[in-house]
Amino acid sequence: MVVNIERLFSKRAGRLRSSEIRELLKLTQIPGMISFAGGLPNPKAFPIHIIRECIDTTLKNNPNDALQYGTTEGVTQLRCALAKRMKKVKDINCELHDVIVTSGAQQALSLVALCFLDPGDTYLTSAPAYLGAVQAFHAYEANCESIPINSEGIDTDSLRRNIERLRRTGVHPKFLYCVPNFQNPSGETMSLHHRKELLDIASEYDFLIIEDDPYGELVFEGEPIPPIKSFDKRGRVIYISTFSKILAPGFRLGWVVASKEILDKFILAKQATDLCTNTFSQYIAYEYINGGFLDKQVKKIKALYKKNRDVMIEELDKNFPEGVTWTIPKGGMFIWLTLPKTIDTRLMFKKAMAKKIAYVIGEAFYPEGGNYNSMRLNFSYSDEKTIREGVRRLAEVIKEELNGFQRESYPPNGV
Ligand code: PMP
Ligand code: G9A
Repeated sequence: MVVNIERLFSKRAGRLRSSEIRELLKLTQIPGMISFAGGLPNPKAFPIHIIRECIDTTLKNNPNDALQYGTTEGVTQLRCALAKRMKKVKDINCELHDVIVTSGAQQALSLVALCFLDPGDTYLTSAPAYLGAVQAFHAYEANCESIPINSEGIDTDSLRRNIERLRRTGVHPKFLYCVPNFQNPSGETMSLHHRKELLDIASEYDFLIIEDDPYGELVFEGEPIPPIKSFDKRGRVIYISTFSKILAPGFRLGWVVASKEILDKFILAKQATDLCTNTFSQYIAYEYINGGFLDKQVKKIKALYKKNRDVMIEELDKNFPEGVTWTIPKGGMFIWLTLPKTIDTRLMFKKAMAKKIAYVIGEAFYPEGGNYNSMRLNFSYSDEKTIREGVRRLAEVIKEELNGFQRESYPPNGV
């Protein structure tokens, strides 16, 4: 008898959704396709020779530990190095016991969901929001309340109004999720004032802040703004970051800075999911930091991505029609486009595929849907020539779509 597997799956498994981005990553395999879709680092920046050296050093100095199971909280040397770096680069006051290593920032998001969300709980997120976070939270049967962002970050007036509205119905959100630096997907950065205000609001209404910061070191211009965690004196902020954008995502290494009570719970939850993070990767990453390579690497990545951003903006300026607007991120990997209301980027996607150019539809980043006339473009992955060609292809698709709309609309009903 064939097993009726659907009947046996948990309700939670039934809620698991595929990520638009993970699906789109497959497009990069199609010959001739230019993809501005996935948020992939540029492989040109991978420090292959130095990684090889760090592997040699690891196998020479710590072969037994590096190839063995490790503690759930992570390799001590790496946690110490991260705590030191958090102090130096982020002004976050932390020591070894304030940091744990995770299997990517994505696992940290999943631990947040597992440890804080019961079915029916409510959490707050900026909208648009990083798809992978919403995917992780959604699995735990929680309700999401979206707060719009503006050029200063989360719209704090709207945040207050929404919290008050929820309170009137007896709902107290557990946490607010945000990406303050060069947000994925909008590229926007939260102002210092908004960061402080957000922490004040979180204290007033008693919820946690999940500060997800994968792009914070990739600053192209202006001074870096201190993270919300650096103002947190009471353990209200869970700070998450990753090696994915400053070394390589293949290492699958992230980290969390949070209070002891929270980290203790995360360690229990993590034990049940992977026992420990890849020990070998952790030792290599430790050698990488210890050898003083990370600062140089960050500098190299920033120069490459800034150039790419400039090229993409230049081509958008040159080729895109009136009525299309975009953000100019001061760092990170993404530009957000808003098109005329007559364009639905979901419907246009097929036409873009026909011209072999891919983007992520804006709607994918809104937990409650909508915003059909927006899209996200990644500028880190492609080289300069490809960016120029890709923007030209996309401009053609958009112009044809605008012309098509005008032809279809005038005269009305095709009379
Ligand atoms: N948070 C954000 C905002 C991201 O953009 C990403 C990856 N693109 C992640 C978390 C997950 O990163 P990691 O590779 O460390 O799991
Ligand atoms: O899902 C991945 O591979 C990471 C990329 C995330 C993004 O494109 O936002």
